[in-house]
Amino acid sequence: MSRADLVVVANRLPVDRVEGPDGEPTWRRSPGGLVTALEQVMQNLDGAWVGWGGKPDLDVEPFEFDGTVLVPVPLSRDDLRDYYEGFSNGTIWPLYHDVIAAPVYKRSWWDAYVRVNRRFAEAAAKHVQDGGFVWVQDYQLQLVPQMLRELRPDVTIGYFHHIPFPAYSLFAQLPWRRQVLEGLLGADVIGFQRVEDAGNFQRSIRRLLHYPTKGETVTVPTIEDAARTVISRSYPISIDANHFLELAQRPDIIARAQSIREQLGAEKLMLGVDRLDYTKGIRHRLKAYGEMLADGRITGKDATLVQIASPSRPGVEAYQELRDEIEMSVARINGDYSTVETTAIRYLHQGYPREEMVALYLAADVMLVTALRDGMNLVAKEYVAVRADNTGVLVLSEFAGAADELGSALLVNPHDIEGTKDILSRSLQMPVAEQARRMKTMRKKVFDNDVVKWGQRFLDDMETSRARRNDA
Ligand code: GDG
Repeated sequence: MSRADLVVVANRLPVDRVEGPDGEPTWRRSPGGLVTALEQVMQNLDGAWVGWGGKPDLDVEPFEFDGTVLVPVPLSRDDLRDYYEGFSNGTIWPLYHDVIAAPVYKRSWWDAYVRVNRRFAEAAAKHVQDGGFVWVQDYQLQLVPQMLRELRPDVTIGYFHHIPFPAYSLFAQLPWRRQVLEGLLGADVIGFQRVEDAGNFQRSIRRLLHYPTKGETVTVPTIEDAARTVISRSYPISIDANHFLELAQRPDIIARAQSIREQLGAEKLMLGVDRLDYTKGIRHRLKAYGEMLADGRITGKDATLVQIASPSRPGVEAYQELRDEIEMSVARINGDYSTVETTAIRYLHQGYPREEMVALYLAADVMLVTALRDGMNLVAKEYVAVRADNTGVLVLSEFAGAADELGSALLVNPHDIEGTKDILSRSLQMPVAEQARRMKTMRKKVFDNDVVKWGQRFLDDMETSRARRNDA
């Protein structure tokens, strides 16, 4: 198999292994934020993708899928427990999301993280062309850039961080903080969602490693030659806005949206779509909504809340507890405020096809994105993309990266329950002209900076970095 010009390295391959009609295992493209974001970029290049195949102990040879070479990295059950559920989702995820849940620091998890990151780095090193590009994705693989640089000093390495990078005072808790920074600094281009994330990263570099930073660059001293310049800046990720718009114009999806509306038994539909994750602020949202019903500010006839909470990380204890808490509050609120004819909250702990998500976005008068902390939040952008008639209200947390671009949403501090209730009331009463004014501004942002632009900006910076190295 020939080596690739661009190798993407991500925790997961962009496919799921499923059984075909003849019982033989085959691969199917999987939905999800990152896959959606990269599929466009990859289609135009001679690319390979290194990632886990989604099943423990799955050890299969690289294969071609839709023009991309897919390189499965095997992970055992122990690797998944310690590297994925442990260090990635029990240590880094809560720490980087402002310790909404308490991070757990376990040395055996760190050891597994190092071991598994090395496996990913070795796979990437094997499949990249001489002088090619490797683009590493996200917090599960922060050590890969440095490990890869040691194996393949000829390649240009990019790293994109999909989640927040925390303030120094929080990052400093991490017992392996220096190793993580050195790991990331193996890259030539380090991308973050927000300007603030890039700033937090650079502050940690100055405080812990004492490397100089200037503007969007970090100067990394090396033993063998002149210091290396690393670019670290923000590249706010986006969606394939035209694809969402096309779905929103399909007659069957429009009909489905209408049928959802007709069956509601309420005048307005408020919608939440989140992975069941403590960062998404689902509990706070339910609290505000339940209090509005209790205060009589709304009744089940005025509005109903549809909350999709797609199953996520069921092996991590904090997620099991969160699920119990959310399901208890939904049951309480429904018990107190639903009637035979109306349902206060329709709670769906299921994943849905993208078509159904778009029908829901079309049916929703108000979209609730009230994350306590979120790198970007693509759901907010998807809602905006499908609202071609400029109706609908986006309620958006100040703590989601998307708020930097979508300042015309109704911004909310989800910790402030009274403030959230006021914003929810306002969202239900917003005049159509105001909806249109806000929606137009947001739609322009989302269509101007779509995922193809995002990928192109990042790859352009990798090109520039390679050219600079070749000149040096
Ligand atoms: C991370 C960062 C950052 C959700 N449920 C279903 C479904 N989804 C889709 C949504 C959206 C994606 O999954 C979720 O993306 P988000 O951005 O909202 O959140 P995370 O999963 O936490 O993603 C985040 C992102 O990476 C990209 O950098 O924005 O901040 O945390 O596209 O529509 N899709 C389908 N069925 C579902 O049930 N088909």
